[in-house]
Amino acid sequence: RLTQLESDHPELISPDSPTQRVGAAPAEGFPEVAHAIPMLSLDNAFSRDDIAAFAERVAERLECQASEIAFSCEPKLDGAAVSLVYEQGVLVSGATRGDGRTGEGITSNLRTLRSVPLKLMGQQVPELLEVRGEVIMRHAGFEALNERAREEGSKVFANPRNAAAGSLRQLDPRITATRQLVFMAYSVGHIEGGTLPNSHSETLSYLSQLGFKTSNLTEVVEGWQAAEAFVAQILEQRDQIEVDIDGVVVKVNDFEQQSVLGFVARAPRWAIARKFPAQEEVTTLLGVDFRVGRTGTITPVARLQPVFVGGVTVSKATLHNADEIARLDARVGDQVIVRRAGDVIPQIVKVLDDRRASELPNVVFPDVCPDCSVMLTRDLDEAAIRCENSLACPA
Ligand code: I6G
Repeated sequence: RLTQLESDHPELISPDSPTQRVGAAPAEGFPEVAHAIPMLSLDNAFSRDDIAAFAERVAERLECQASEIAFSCEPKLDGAAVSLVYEQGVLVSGATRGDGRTGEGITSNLRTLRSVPLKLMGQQVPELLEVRGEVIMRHAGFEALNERAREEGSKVFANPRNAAAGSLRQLDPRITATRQLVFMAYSVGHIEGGTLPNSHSETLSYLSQLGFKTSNLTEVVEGWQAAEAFVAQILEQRDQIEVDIDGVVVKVNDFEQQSVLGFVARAPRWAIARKFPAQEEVTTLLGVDFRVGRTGTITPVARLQPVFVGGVTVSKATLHNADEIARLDARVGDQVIVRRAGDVIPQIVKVLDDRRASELPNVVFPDVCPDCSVMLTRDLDEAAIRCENSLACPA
């Protein structure tokens, strides 16, 4: 009914109408958008000692005990950072972080995300509000997207971050609309005609009241040891969390203390990103084994030089099927990037063919079943190659 009403009375279409989520025509390119306040990056901490040193620096400047400082700790979601601008409560512009000073205007694409409010909730909204956050793709959405891409022979993304960023940079918003993207707000960049609460944690609650999703894993703790305990707890849960997390953001919670601390170079003195072990590493492809599954499908499994990735040692990765081997152009002896995240089986996401010093042997898919030697078959429009004698070849 709304679509009908709007087509009868186009002058009544408002920018926050639900019909406007997917309506824009494909773009020619994206305009440059200068961020009113630069989107800074965070300094990194890689160890308990780095966090202790950060807290000591903070305590010295605040002239207090490190154990007394309240830190807000939140998982650092691994996606694409964006900024959303609301005027009188209505979304007017959305942009990528870009280099922090200038990003790309991707408003039509961001409008397609259900988690991006087109209009802020509540009676009293600021005249102008710039909200920052991360657009993420959950593991399930990422796997489904890549599965479809493999079937269609189109672009496969290496990780959810690239998938999120790539989906936001589609010239046709209708494509973005099909991707399972979620905007998670993490801060306010700028506000006019309104006031923020006194702390980061209260600001997250305020953002949630305005209609934004925020991480439900955020906690305020006292002292750096408690912050480090939170880091350990999130790291422990990392495999069960449905989105890629590359660390924990530890922030001085109180805004007055934040303003005393200020900034150095391009990063705030009041926050740090405690990084987790990488979920992607380089290793060597030692060989490929072919496994017969329960239904007779043959799955190529890469044998890898053992490598520590995402917190465990990985020595095997799935290569999915013959098409994937061809797409990757994987050769035995290649340097490859292996990714392990969540409960998903480790995968080879890229072959570093520029590191190939000499000709290496191709991976050859067998003609016959490795278990029972029966000829393998492939249905015309299917990626799977199977052994029709699967009953004789139990997994
Ligand atoms: O609270 C935050 C969460 C994640 C952040 C942040 C972030 O980057 C992915 N980045 C900055 C620069 C700030 N807070 C201030």
